[in-house]
Amino acid sequence: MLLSKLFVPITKDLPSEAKIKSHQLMLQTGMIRQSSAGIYSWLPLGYKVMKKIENIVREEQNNIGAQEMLMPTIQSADIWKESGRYDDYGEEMLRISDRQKREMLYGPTNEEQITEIFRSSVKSYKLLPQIFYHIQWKFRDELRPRFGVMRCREFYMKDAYSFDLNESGATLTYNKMFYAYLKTFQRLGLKSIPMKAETGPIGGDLSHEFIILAETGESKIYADKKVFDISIDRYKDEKASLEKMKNDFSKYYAVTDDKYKSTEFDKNVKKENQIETKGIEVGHIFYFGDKYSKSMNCSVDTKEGKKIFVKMGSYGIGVSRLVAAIIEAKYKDNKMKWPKSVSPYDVVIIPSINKNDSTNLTKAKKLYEELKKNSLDVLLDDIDENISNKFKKHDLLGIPFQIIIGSKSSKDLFEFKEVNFESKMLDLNQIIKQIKN
Ligand code: 5CA
Repeated sequence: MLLSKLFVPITKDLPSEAKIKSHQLMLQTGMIRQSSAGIYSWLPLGYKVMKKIENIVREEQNNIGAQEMLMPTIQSADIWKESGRYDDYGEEMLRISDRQKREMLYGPTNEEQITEIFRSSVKSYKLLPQIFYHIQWKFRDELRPRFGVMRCREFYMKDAYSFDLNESGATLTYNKMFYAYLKTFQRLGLKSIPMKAETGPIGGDLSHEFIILAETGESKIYADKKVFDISIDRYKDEKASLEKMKNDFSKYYAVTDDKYKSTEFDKNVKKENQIETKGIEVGHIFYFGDKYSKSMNCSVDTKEGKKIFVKMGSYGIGVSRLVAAIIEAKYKDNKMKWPKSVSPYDVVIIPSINKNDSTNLTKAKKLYEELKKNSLDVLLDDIDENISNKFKKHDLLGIPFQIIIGSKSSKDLFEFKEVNFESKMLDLNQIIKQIKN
């Protein structure tokens, strides 16, 4: 992609309304544009990053056997009345009525919708277990939308729902999801810690929030620092290994604000290992047994011919929130650095352009074609602008690799720079190897 053809409305000034770095950077680099309070448009650069995140989330859901589907954003109030949540959800729910005066709502989550689908077509234990997920816009009329897409009203979420015959099956499903979440966040370049949490309006009594550390996070957390040393690479998607993984995490104290008790923290964690800080909740998983299946009469016949209410869980990831969360976790000295897995482009070529001499731009275009031939997604900054302004702009954009075509580059050697590292002179093949490695 040529930068001259890409719509990235970068602004020079810091947007005054933004209180945290990710919000500032997303506005400043034209990733998003506010439409009204807590509602945003996603411009090409921001949308590209979000789609990359979405794809990684999708792959890891598919890897544990979850099936993708798509439920609507608008739901009928009737199913929410059945579950009893229509009134409980309060003012966060956006309620609407259609031309026949039927009560509808913009879905804040989909437990009722999926239970309705499941109960109308599954009657036998033989079809269990099942895990479904969709990646869809949600609306919650948050009292105080803030920090850009971090806490907004319209947001993009992956939500999964599981159906099992009994508690032991449901525990295995919960553990699989636990594992898929840790893998997903690892692929996004994030260290996430599962923490015991309250279940709020979703319900149930078993739940973990997946938190990444960030000063600007909204969740206060208390943890034993040893929990950060657990490497998920030791575990496999097998029953015993998954159980061990959850137990290994459970050995260490790690809770969010609402589960915190100072006496327990002091009893279980040595003073020097106590971490008390802030984090961002990027995912949240719940096991709530028959909370919805009972109220909505969702049952299957067992082998013995008995009717039982299915055991359910739900599992969310804030896909749009993750764009901001990754920025918060990764920026350094006012420079952005996207993890390779979600960077909007693999590499940017920055030629120093001089009106009277097109040598650098010609060289850059040739290199651009070569890199594209090698399946790299390349951005070429072909804009006629002072080189120091260009560097400032690319520090903001945070593409992890830069190739600078200026006085240092020769016929076959180019100045190659990984953000936050010293540059070095490399030829085409070495560059491809470095980027793909
Ligand atoms: N039904 C359950 C699981 S699917 C559920 O809705 N869980 S949740 O309320 O915890 O939301 C799941 C994830 O969505 C959160 O972990 C968070 O990452 C994201 N999220 C929730 N509210 C917002 C919001 N207002 N703005 C941006 N992201 C949000």
